[in-house]
Formats: sequence, structure tokens, C-alpha cells
Amino acid sequence: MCSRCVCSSQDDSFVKNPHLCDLKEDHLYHLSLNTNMDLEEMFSDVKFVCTGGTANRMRSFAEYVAQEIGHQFPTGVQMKNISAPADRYSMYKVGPVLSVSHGMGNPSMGILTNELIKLMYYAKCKDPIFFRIGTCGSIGHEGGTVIISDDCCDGFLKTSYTIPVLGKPFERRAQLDQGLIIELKDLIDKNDNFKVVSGTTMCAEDFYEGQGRLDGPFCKFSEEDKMQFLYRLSGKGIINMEMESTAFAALTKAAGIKASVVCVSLINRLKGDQVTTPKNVLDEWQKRPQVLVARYIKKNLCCSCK
Ligand code: R2B
Repeated sequence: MCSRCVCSSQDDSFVKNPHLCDLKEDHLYHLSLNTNMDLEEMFSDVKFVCTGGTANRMRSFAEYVAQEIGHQFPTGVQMKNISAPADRYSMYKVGPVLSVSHGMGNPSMGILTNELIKLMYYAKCKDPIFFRIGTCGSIGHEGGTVIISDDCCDGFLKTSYTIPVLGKPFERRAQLDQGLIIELKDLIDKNDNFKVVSGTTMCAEDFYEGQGRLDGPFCKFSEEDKMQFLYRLSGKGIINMEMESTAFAALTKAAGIKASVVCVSLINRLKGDQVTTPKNVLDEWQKRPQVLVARYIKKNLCCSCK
């Protein structure tokens, strides 16, 4: 066993892969990081890993968090995209907070989450908490509503994340931390100009047919079929649809990392398929999950980790 892998043999290690011991060096290729770097020096203070769809959103989240927690960058040091050379994801570090874009869909989220878990392991981070702060379509809630996922399921309504591994289906339970949901709900302020609700999230593999939309280039079902499906989901406690939660929930759960998914609805799917809300309104809505998660970070930050 190599010196890096002392804890991979223990149950509480983030990684559970004996093959990692055989690697002389490990390249977290999509993040532009590798184990020849002093990852412990660079990242061991990370406590909160916040992921969201787009590079711009995660840059502005990093700036917002810096303001909220009063983080001061050393004189002459500017916040920079750590993963820029790989040109896949954007990653910003603000003291104990990592703000990282995950792109769209489970495959992109899966690659990122795998590499972030290895990063937490190599950097010897202690009890990091992961968030996805994103967007979704809701079933029965108005645009602008913030939705905390209390569970998630795939498009077959199975509460797991299944991928083909060596030609066979490999299934992991997709489960989110229940305590974190309660803690987030406790942070709702009566003066907030938005509603926060929770329920099960359906994670689709597709934006169009996979979410019962009638407006894609192909569609073999009727408006009535679509509405029946949406009401069936609603009857099962499913209140929103997005495209990354099952990979995120299953992989963090497998690593023993607490995680939560907080999304804002951009559209009530019972009323339509197309997102037509003006950009400035969408931009304001997208800040809402950030407000809640930044509050959580601020509340749970120890004084020494700003
Ligand atoms: C929400 O928005 C994106 C699709 O428009 C996708 O990443 C998701 O989950």
C-alpha cells in the first residue's frame, strides 16, 4: 500500500478503490489537478463544495460567498478559475468554499463528482459538505420557487443511479442527507421574497422527451399523455425535474459525504414546456438557491476558516 492510500482501507474513507494504490500519480484530468501538486496544502481547508450548472453562475456564486463570509484574498491575489487549463469545468476557491460548475446532465455531473471525491481524499479534507445549486422545472409550483430535494429518482422513477459497467447495469441508491434538509429549511427567513418547498426530484436523461416535453424535434405522445405523466409524478410526491441529482446523490452517498440539492424552478410544467421568462428575472431567480446555501455556509463556518 502506498503512503497516499492509508485511509482507503478504512470504511470512513471517501474512496473505496484498491486500484488507486497502484497509481504512481493520479491526474484529476477534467479539473486540471494531479497528485504531484500539494493538494493537501491547496485544498485541505475545504468544508463546502458547491456545484452548479454554468461557469458564470459558479463564478458569481464564489464572488457572492466571498462577500457574505467576509473572505479577504491576500493583497494582489485575484480569484481565478483553478480548472481553466482543462477547459471543462470552472472551479473557484474562496477560503473553505469551492464553487464548481458541473455542466448539464448526469454524465457531466458524474465525472465532476468522481474527481471532486478523489480531490477531497487526496487533500485530506475533513467532513466536507456538497451542494448542487441549480435550476429545474417544477410540477405545480410557480417559477421562482426554491425546491430542496428530499429524495431523487431516475426517469423510470427508481430512486437510484444506474450506469452500464462492464456491459451490465450497475445500480447505486441515490440518497441525500436528511439532516441537511432540515438545517436548510431552518434558514428560511420570513422576509425572503421566495417560497421554499421540498419533495422528490425526478432526474431525467434528457430535456425534451425525457421530461415529457411536446416541443422537441421528435415526439410520439400527446398532450394528454404528457399531463397524465406529470400528474402521476405529482401523485408520487415528485415536485420537480432536472438532470443531475441522481449521479450527485449516489456518488456522494457512496463516498459518505453529506449532500443536498437546492434548485430554483424556472417553469411550472403543468402550465407549459418552454422557458419564456425574461433573462433578468431568470437571473434573479437563480440567485435564490445561492442565498440559502450561502446562509448555511455562513452559519456553519468556524471562525478560523474564513
Ligand atoms: C436544469 O437545467 C439544465 C437544462 O436546461 C439541466 O442542467 C438541469 O438539470
